[in-house]
Amino acid sequence: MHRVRTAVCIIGGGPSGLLLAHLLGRLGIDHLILERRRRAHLEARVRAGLLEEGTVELLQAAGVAERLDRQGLRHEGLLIRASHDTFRLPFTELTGKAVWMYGQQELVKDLIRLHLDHGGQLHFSVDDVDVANVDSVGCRVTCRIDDRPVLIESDFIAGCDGHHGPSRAAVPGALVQEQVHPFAWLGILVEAPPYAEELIYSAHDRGFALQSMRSSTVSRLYLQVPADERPDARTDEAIWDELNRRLLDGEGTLVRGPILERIVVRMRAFMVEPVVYRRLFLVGDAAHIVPPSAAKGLNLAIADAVLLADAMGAWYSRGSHTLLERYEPTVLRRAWLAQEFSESMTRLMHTFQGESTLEAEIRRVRLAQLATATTAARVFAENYVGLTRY
Ligand code: RFL
Ligand code: PHB
Repeated sequence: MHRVRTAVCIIGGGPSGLLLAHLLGRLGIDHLILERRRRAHLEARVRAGLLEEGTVELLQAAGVAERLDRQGLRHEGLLIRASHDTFRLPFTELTGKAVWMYGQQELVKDLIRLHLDHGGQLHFSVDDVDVANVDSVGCRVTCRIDDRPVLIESDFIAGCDGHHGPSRAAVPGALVQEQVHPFAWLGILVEAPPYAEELIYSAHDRGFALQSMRSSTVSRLYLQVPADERPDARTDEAIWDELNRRLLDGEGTLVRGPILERIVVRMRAFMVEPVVYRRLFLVGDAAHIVPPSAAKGLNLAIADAVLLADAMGAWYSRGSHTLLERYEPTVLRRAWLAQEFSESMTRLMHTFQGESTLEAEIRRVRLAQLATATTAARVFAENYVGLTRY
């Protein structure tokens, strides 16, 4: 078996793994990334799009926001549609903070290019990654690179391998808490300009719908659908008709265009504790999943990666354990706060099977309150822009 020695073995080359690698590189800490998929797959995987300003600032400070600064779309408010009425929630006016639209796969492309330009070790199409051993002085990971068995010995493992990766299973006795709502989002990416320049969150009687975007010519739209719906269950026309009904209610018409991608996203909340086992650190979706309602997943993943890089930097430069010890409580605190807001947004915006008329009416007045009561709007806005987690 071929043996490799590195300081930090990063499992997973999604946004959290790539950003962590970039930051470790800047600190002069040796590392490598093991990624199961091909580069083309990572760069084409359509996912998140909304970045909080705090996240953008972290990416700027990391020196990876050059294209984001040029191409990201800055938003200062959002539109909420409920009870046949639309109102604007001016979150920047309420909090001083904005959010940015920039596709996760664009960020991934930027990070891969930077990493390879700097001669970083990023292995794609790696098979059979297994955490063989984690103890208080070092770790061992086995895998197959180019079909050759490899043993990697490292000081630390960063488990950046998302919800389905192998890292989490290496934490013995981990407590998992999970809740899945009985509905999902059907997401489409389309070549058509967005109807409005700001996001529209619609709490319609027929179910939730969201209009988002990636650019002035590419829109991202979501429909609440049953949890077991298949991505190809509806015709394009049926999807457009339903989006039009839920988002605009006959008061306008969405510009239709070719559907480039369809995805069904489950409404899953998932937390694992602990997120640290000896020298193994879980990062991003490997540690926590939030339902997409409030668009927090990528923001949490980036915050985790920055925190872990700082902590490892302090350990390698000064032998300080303080930040490494703070990693777990900080990650969990932020993730639980994101769960709380995501759950409250899910409850506010979706129709629930078996919901009584009383419950539906309570949802309606809560939504209306966001239009009229500044304090309620500000609490929502502070959560939406991510201020409450910092
Ligand atoms: P990722 O992106 O899942 O990356 C994990 C990487 O690990 C690799 N991997 C392995 N590598 C080696 N060996 C193995 N055995 C491996 N198993 C897995 C995978 O191939 C992958 O490359 O996790 P990371 O880095 O923690 O990033 C998390 C984010 O991807 C996620 O939280 C967001 O996409 C969530 N999310 C959103 N978050 C936002 O902040 N704003 C949004 O607007 C937003 N919209 C979304 C979303 C997630 C969505 N989906 C599909 C779940 C919209 C959607 C549709
Ligand atoms: C997206 O653009 O993909 C998006 C935006 C806002 C959300 C979720 C997803 O709440």
